[in-house]
Amino acid sequence: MKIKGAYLIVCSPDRNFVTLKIETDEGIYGLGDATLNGRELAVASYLTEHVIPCLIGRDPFQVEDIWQYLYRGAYWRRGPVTMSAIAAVDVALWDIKAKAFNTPLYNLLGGKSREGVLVYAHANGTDIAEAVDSVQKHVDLGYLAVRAQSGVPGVASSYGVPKGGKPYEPAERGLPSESLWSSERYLNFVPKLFQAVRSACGEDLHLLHDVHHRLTPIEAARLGKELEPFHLFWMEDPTPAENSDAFRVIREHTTTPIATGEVFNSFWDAHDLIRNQWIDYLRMTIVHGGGITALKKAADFAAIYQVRTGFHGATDLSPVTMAAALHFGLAIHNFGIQEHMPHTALTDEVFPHQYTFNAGYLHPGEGPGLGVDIDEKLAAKYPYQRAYLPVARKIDGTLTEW
Ligand code: KDG
Ligand code: MG
Repeated sequence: MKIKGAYLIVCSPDRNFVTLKIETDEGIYGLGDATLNGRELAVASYLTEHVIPCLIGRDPFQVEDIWQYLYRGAYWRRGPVTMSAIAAVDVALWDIKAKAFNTPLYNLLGGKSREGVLVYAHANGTDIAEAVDSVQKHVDLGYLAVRAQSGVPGVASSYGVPKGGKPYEPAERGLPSESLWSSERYLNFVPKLFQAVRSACGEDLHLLHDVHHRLTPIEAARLGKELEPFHLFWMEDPTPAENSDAFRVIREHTTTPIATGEVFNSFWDAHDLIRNQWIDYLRMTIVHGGGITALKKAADFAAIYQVRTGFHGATDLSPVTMAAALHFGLAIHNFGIQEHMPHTALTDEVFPHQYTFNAGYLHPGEGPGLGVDIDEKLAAKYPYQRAYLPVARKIDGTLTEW
């Protein structure tokens, strides 16, 4: 089998997605997601101009060799644009191989280690009462794990809380909006949120919370400590992770489990955090971390240190990435949890898929390959629209982490 051609489908069915389609001379094709929220066209151009010409004529079964060719062969290493491009190729090749063997992708990754993939939902509200209500609604839908975010009194727009009653979607069309932030107000508020959620929803529900990189290490340590009575499943991205040692500070002060890595793009971003056991869950996911080939190595390394996966799964990760993550999560031993922020009905229509939700778990389906396709005609009706993630400033105007 040979790669005959490859092209990109850039579309915006309610939000932007970049999808790579690799075609073979035997009629089998594979899909890969190359979406990098707010920087989509950089990856599209990297693929079209620099990667696709190198793929033509190659044997699509040589997944490892092609990964190494694109990673080492570029000379320039790492970075979200490069690694998302490599991931798109890698996932499309795994899709082709599993289709060629007429088997679901999870069978090529070791086979089933479990019956379903535990997922967590997003609950949010402008205040505690709304947030509690939203958690309860997700429990009623069958979720066993829920992330709770709430508006903070005196903070104009908090991370994870939708505006104007629409479902939460971080990227906004047009130029970046600006929001205001106060760590002091947030720190005083969050323990009250979790006290209310825990007492309303009982002990058995897994509760999660995303700090979104907004605290200093010692502030995060304080929050983790104050949340201990509510035994969270995890506290996510408590502080930026460029300096791994920051997580040592947090770890030394609290037993609240820590998840990080949704912005990582290389195993080396996670290496010190894992080997020092400063985190419990790795969030680097397939699309931004270099594909299934790269994540399998990272997950196997993490397993030795009892670090489990907790892959990023917001709406900017397309159904192609979601399917890949579900096959991956079904197969590996040290799977922890998968984020599930459902796509809109229109996105689901553009990307017909076999994965299904049942009683708190997603299952990737039993069809060959990833079990996800793209309706190119429908996609063409929704062309790319420039969109950005917001930026955040402290109350005095200083730019800070969004
Ligand atoms: O593109 C950025 C979003 O995916 C991110 O802000 C969402 O933090 C996020 C999460 O945990 O889903
Ligand atoms: Mg997050």
